[in-house]
Amino acid sequence: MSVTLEGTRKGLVSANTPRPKPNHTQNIMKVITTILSVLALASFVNAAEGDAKKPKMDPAKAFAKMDANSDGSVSKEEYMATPQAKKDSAKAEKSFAGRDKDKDGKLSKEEFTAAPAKKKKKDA
Ligand SMILES: [Ca+2]
Ligand SMILES: [Ca+2]
Repeated sequence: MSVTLEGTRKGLVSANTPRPKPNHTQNIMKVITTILSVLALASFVNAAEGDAKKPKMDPAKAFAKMDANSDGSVSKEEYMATPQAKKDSAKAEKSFAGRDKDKDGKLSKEEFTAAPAKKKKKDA
């Protein structure tokens, strides 16, 4: 990014340098073109950064983080200890129960990484 900006800056400087007296309109056109390309570049960079910053956490990593005692499963205690769960413990309890398919009171990695159960139509 810094390399590209460096090049852009050089372009701006040369556009503003009054060599054999460029006529005013031409000069403005050059500046506008430069500004447009800078804007295009900026939005491109923003888009790229936005993609990289997507808070899509790897489920396996999230599981490892939640499994405080690293026994390979997330107990309800561990599940409820997350900041998210503390914010809304009722919801967390519900989602824990929903994920604990075999009802053994803890989430295996499989249970944890499985997509949350979808509501069946009959619920509605
Ligand atoms: Ca654990
Ligand atoms: Ca389980």
